[in-house]
Amino acid sequence: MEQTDTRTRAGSPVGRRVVLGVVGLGVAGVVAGRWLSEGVSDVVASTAPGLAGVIPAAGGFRIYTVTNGYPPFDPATYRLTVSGLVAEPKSLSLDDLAELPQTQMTKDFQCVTGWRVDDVPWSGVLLRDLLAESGVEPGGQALQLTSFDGAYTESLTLDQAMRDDMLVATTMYGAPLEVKHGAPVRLVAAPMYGYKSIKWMDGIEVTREVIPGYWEVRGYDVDAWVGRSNGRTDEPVV
Ligand SMILES: Nc1nc2c(c(=O)[nH]1)N[C@H]1C(S)=C(S)[C@@H](COP(=O)(O)O)O[C@H]1N2
Ligand SMILES: [Mo]
Repeated sequence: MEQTDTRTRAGSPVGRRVVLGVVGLGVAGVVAGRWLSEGVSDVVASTAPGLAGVIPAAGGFRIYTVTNGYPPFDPATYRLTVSGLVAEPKSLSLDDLAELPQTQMTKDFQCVTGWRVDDVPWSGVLLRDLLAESGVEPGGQALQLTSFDGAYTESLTLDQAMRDDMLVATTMYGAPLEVKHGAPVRLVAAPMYGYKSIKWMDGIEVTREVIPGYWEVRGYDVDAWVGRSNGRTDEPVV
């Protein structure tokens, strides 16, 4: 399971760490709901013809959506907003995103329900590079991420968001994200279980505290480190 990161241009790390106040939220993960089947109305194996040659033969992605189908978008009007406790709120077009420093990383993708895909190449903008564009204000300690599917949300602490393996991804296997995988923009929270990697992402709001996401209010652990349960070694920061 090769793990590589490549920065193609220097970013501008915010270089600011905060002490986090999320102790206690993790207990949510021990409730029975954690092992719900993820309630998927639409689960299909990802063997799209165009990707047949690049998706590893052993184990493919399962496609999840909590709504009925995949939300449509128009590349011309799509915007990713950065709001909340930031010095400069942003509304970024796909062209704006393409002009920011691009980062590539190859990471394993692991769903909490057990399936896993090794060595997935992604590219896009590091979450921390994106946040640096807006500047996180004092008091901002977490992110709430939203999807234009109108239903899914996710959360990260600011310390988690500042890691160098949290990517706002626009490509996968060297091609623009497919709609089923979250086009045009998804998060890849590489060291965490897949449910953190929100698809069809359209909003990043800097908040004072963690606001548990879609599956987290349904029982999943807010602190979703891969390795807590299966021996992976990605180091948590908190
Ligand atoms: N908007 C949205 N994002 C989502 C989900 C979802 O249902 N809706 N499912 C999550 C879960 S549980 C996993 S494992 C991954 C799966 O990514 P994939 O559908 O690209 O395989 O997406 C995550 N992001
Ligand atoms: Mo998942």
